[in-house]
Amino acid sequence: MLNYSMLYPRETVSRRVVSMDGMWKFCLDEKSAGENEKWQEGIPGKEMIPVPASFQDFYTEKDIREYAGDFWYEKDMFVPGEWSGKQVLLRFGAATHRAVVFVNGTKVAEHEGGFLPFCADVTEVVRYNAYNKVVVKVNNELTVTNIPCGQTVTLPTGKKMCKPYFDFFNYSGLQRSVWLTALPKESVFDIETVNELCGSDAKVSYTVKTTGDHPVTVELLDEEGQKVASCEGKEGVLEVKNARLWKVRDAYLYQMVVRIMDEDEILDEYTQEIGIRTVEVKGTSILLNGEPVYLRGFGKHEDSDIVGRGFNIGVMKRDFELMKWIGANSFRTSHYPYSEEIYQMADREGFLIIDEVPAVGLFESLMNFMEASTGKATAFFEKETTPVLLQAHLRAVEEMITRDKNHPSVVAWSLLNEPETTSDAAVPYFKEVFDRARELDPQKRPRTFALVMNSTPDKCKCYNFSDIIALNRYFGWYVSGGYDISTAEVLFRKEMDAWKALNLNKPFIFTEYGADTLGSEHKLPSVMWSQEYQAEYLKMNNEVFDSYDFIKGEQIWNFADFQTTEGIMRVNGNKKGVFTRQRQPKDIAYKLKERWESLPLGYKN
Ligand code: CKU
Repeated sequence: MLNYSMLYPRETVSRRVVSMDGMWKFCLDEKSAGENEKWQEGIPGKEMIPVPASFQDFYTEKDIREYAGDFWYEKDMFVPGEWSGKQVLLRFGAATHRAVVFVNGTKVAEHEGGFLPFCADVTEVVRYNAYNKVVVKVNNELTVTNIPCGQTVTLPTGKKMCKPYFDFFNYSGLQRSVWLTALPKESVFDIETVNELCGSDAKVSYTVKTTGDHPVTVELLDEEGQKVASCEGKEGVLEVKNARLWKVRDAYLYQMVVRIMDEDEILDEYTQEIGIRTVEVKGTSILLNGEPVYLRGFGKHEDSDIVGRGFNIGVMKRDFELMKWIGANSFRTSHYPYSEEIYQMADREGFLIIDEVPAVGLFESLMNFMEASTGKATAFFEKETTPVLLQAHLRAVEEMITRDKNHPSVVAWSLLNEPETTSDAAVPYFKEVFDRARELDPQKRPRTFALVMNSTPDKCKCYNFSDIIALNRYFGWYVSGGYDISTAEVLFRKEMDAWKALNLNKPFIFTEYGADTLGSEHKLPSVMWSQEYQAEYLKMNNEVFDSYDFIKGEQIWNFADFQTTEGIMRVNGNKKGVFTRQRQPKDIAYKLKERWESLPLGYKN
């Protein structure tokens, strides 16, 4: 179990939250000399940088953008005197890819993995009613012992460089919000809920973990703030008469008010938003509240101009407006768990999320998007270091599920993206990851992983682990693109026929298909990279999807153009976006809108 609470910081009668977002001091540490030089007590220089944000795209020097190694942040924080006697925590939404946190020179936390939150208990180290110095040493190097995988090389110049085994820029830093919080000594630590529908009523079973022994009460409030159910005890069942269900693009949210009581006194109160809905896979159907849904939407990235992968509240809002406009109902958090605020918005707007752990690059190749498509195989899981990687992976699965399990929007877990699946060594690795997810999720949501092109029905040894088979396929792009698209269609259908022949009795979805397209390029007749070709590519793919009843969803790659490492395969980034990086539509957006608005929710059921 995690030794800090993953609950999102919220103010209540017993809890206080102060945002630490804003300008922080910032410094690169090329020689990793900072700790020896006592930077934990204060970093050198006067450079300031915004948090949350990736550090890379602010500067005009390429050496900074491409920097690999340690870098430091510092900020003063005032801890109110009235907080003495409380538990004081510093919470980082994420530090990419690893961090060590110091307060007043004392190490208070260490965390590996760049896309999930962690807390430092600073109760004993802070000075009350005074300023305190927070210093964070972050490191963004890529390895094969942590996810996402890649390598870090030393160039002839002596500078280090990251070589990702994945197709997105290695943005890093304090990319999500930082909070200072005060909790009572006895507090709510974790909340779990499981929904069950009984006619027009519902039962919400819950488990609450606290840090003490005082009794717990739970109340459920509807959107008007009216109490609709209540219960006592750390475990119980809330019986909701005439429950308003959380539905696709028609969300209804209840507030679950959890209190720790000492007689009449409230020791702690936490409010958890929940949606009442069930999700399951039955035969080839994905059922939400027992009704079939066909997924339409996107693989996305947290990626935008200037702030990189930094949480950008404006971009989040625009993205949801565009997804609503185009008739999408779902997205995958490719290739890492996103900022918590994005799930809260999806809960509110009724979008379905396939929540992906940062297990990308488990396929040894600097251009795996190319090489996997052409059949290259690597024995990725036979490395000596695989057991270390597995531990990091399991830890990320635990942090992700603990963080996200109460979001009604999260309807499936994606446990790997495009791993190597054709060697025997992959099988026990997958088993551990899939078993762990099942064990950790109280709602037992379907699990999946995205199959790369060479994970074909005859070669892939791991597809059976998935409750939903998720395919990333690029017929007409990496395979037989351009005038050859008719060959692509033949090959595509051949593969789908082979899947069909296996009779897996599971739903299939496409978690990726797409064609790079320059927003500026038009050509009649089409050529690859033109907007015209993107439309032809879409048409062919849609015809294939429509020919197979067991295909229950399409999430196009990608929602928007995004930054990648520079190289001959990418024109200043991946251009498969339906929208540009500035969130304006390419021509294909109108075609998708037409299609998605015409598909019934329960298409093919
Ligand atoms: C995408 C073989 C497909 C790999 N897939 C992963 C994703 O991260 C890439 O951006 C392909 C692409 O556009 O090549």
